[in-house]
Amino acid sequence: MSIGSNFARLLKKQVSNINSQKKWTHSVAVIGAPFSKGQKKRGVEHGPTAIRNAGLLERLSKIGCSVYDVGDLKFAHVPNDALYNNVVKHPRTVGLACQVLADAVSRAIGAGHTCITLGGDHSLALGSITGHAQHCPDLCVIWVDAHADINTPLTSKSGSLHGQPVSFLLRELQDKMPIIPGFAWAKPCLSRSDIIYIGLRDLDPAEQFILKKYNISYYSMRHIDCMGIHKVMERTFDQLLGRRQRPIHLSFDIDAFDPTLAPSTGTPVLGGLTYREGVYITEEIHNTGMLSGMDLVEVNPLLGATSDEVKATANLAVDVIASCLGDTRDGAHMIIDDLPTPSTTYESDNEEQVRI
Ligand SMILES: [Mn+2]
Repeated sequence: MSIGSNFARLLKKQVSNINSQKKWTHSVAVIGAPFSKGQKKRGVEHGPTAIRNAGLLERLSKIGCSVYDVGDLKFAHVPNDALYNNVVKHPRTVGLACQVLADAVSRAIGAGHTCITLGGDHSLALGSITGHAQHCPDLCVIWVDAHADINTPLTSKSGSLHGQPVSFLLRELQDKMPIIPGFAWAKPCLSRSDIIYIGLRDLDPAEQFILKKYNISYYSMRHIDCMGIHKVMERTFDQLLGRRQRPIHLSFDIDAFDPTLAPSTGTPVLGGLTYREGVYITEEIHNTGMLSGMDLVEVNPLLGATSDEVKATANLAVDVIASCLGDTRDGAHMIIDDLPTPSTTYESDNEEQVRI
């Protein structure tokens, strides 16, 4: 690392200390997005309720956030929502849901909140990132996921839009994007160097081609094995924040975790993040002081084999979000500026005098 970049890091650390102090009193908006039409399995629309029931709001209050709960958004099912190109499912319904979410996120960010979207499936990230970018055009994105979700409507084999949101967001891919019903409102707001993936381990051939051709940065599970999560995060911030401070959007798919930790999700893939790796990612993101919005998606309470599995997955989602907002493994959640001193009344007690 050069002296220049060491200096930049030092400066960044100072800025981040100031910012993380500010975050203690920062207000957080929580938006429930009970939406499942971006994929095929029933149940992911119950994700927001499962995460709330696992104590999210109480946990955030406990660590000093002032929480503004927007409640759950209402999504309409568009009638006669025919397949696009015989493959892509529910395009108008997904497009409309993302538009509704984009408006809600834009309002929350505009009102000065750090915005948390509870999914719902990952197609929603098109809405949350677009809404976020309306107020923060220099936004960058950290996408933590087993999958790259970057198929275009023309490369997708499953037709599920939760595997495609990133293709709508990237400017460089627009000449490969067909005009698809329901998405006329969506304008790409990211360039290829504005996004970094962490945790990938299941890429379709077209996705692998896109990542290579457009030189999109990613750290797969293999990279994490090779260099460790510490180095991965250092490189992530060097690329995204090395030259300037800018708002971060974290899009966190619970399937990034190993299925032993997060079994209640639609597309689990073996060999995922450990608990410690996942929480390290979010602690480091908090420490930048630049987190401005996030998604926590794909918790599906109908897919657990037992109620314990469902609870474990929802609890993990709460841990991830709390850690993004300042919960630490070091314990010090609230700022304490002094220790209690024994009172003078006590000092003057008889017992105390006898001891003297
Ligand atoms: Mn995903």
